[in-house]
Formats: sequence, C-alpha cells, structure tokens
Amino acid sequence: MAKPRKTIITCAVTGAIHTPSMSEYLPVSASEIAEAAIGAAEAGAAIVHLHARDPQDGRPDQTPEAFEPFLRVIKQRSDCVVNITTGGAPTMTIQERIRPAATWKPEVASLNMGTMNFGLFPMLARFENSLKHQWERDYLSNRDIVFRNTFGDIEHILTTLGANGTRFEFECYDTAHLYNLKHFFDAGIVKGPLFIQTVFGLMGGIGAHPEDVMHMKRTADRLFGDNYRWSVLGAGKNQMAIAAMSAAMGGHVRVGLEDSLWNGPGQLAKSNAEQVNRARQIIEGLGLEIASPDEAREILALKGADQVEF
Ligand code: KMH
Ligand code: ZN
Repeated sequence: MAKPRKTIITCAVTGAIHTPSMSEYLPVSASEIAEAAIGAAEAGAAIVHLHARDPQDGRPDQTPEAFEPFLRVIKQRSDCVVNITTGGAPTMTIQERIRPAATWKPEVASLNMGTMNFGLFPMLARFENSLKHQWERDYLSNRDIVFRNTFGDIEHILTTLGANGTRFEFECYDTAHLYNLKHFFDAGIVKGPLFIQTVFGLMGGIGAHPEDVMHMKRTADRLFGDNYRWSVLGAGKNQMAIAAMSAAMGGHVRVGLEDSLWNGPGQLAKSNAEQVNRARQIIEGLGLEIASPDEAREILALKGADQVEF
C-alpha cells in the first residue's frame, strides 16, 4: 500500500442496510439525499457514495431515473467525486444493479467482490417496534439473502462500466474477495491504483476485531503491494474505531449513514456531515490532512467530473 499524502474521506449517504424507520435522519427523498451529500462534502468528504430510495416508503430504488435529480443537484453545487452503487440491494438482480452507473457514467462505482450471505435479521429485534412499512419487516427478517456477485457478474460490471472510464471502489468483505480481485488484476482486467474498500462487521463478512483489520491489510499488501489504495468501512458501532485504525496506518476512511446510524453509543447521528466531521477530527488529530476532491481524483487516477453523464 503506497503511503498517501492525504486521507480520503468517502461518505456513504444512505443505502441498503438500514431502513427509514430506523432513523428519522436517514435521507430518503432526492432532495434529502442531495442535501446530505452536499453537507458531507462541505464537511470534508471528497467522495460521496450514493444509493436512491423510493420517496413513498424509502425502499431501495435502482432505476436510473431515481438517481437523476440528486446527481444533477450535487454536480451543480459541489465538486465532490460521485460514486454510484452497483450493489443496490442484495435482493436485486445484477442487471438492475448496474443500470444507474451504466447510464450516468460516474467517476467511481462500487463493485462487490464476492457472493456472500447477507444477514440483516439481527437488527429486526432491535427495531421491531418502530418499523412502519411491511417491506422493511420482510427485508430484515429474510434469513436467505444471497448477495450475488459471481466472477461472471463482476467481469460484466468491470467491462461494461470500465468502457465508460468509470473506476471502482472494490468492496471486499472477506479475505477471498481480495483473492477474487487479484484474479482480475493478474488478468489485466483491472489496473492500479486499485481503490480497495475493506468492509468489517457485517454479518456474512469478516468481523470487526483489530486482528481482522490487520489481516485484511496484510493480505492486500501481499497481493497488491503499491498497486492499491486502502480504505476501510466499519459497520455500526465499529465505524469510528476502524476509521481511526486505518487513518493511523496511512489508509483512507469511509463513514456515512449507509454504514452506521450512530454518532456515539445510543446516540443517532443527525446527519452524514456529523460523521464526516468526527472522522475529520480523528484524521487531523493524528496530524494528517484530508484530501480535497481533486486530490482524491489524483490519488485514485479518476477521469474527472467533466467526463460524467449528469
Ligand atoms: N454498505 C456497504 C457495506 C454497494 O453499494 O455496492 C455495502 C455497499 C454495497 O456499499
Ligand atoms: Zn452502498
């Protein structure tokens, strides 16, 4: 892992893990998502990772039309790097999941590096009494979710979006996902610097112990050497501790309400910007500097904001 001069904060604004009844602060409508993303960028996020939701009931919506209104507003009001999800929700097909990034050709798209179990059901007991929509209950109680990301799926996304100059946030939830990425790297299908987002603490993936973090870093160092840039995402209560570990070791960090609703024990984060501020304090407290959007573009070799279709 090359040592970065600046630390990139990615903010994942809203997403498929949490549902709207869990926090009144989770952005749902296009205008809420736009404001949250712009607020996160103003607080110091160089990259915003985006999902869309149906404004009626907050369920994940992976139609390109659902993304358009907030993509346009964000581009008008911020120079942050836009990263569009290809994960969507684990209950969607790959064809549905790829459409927004294929249509809007962002600088970055997420790419999930292996098929896995996805267990959201532990949250059901905690939030059972506050769920407002039947879809939330069905989604959270599902013990049979397979988040499909086969070698064929991954190659399809890489070649389809790669042809547009989109680069990737490679989401690696376990050691095997790093080896899967190594296959594509050795085949010349992906080129460095790879932006590897190691994900900790999601049920179905690796845990959130410091040894887990070190294991993923050591493995990525061994497989990719200087050809990758390391970032971390800790789910739920692990978010800031894992961000601090990464920052202290020269890695980048991802925060945001997609990955954690919290701003301390029992205290809901009132905005994405609150979490970005907290991550920024950690980074600056270590004597490091956060990367601007243009510095993130340079670190990750991105095509530039003028090359997108929104
Ligand atoms: N919330 C992350 C753990 C994606 O959008 O591609 C999963 C994620 C997937 O961000
Ligand atoms: Zn996501």
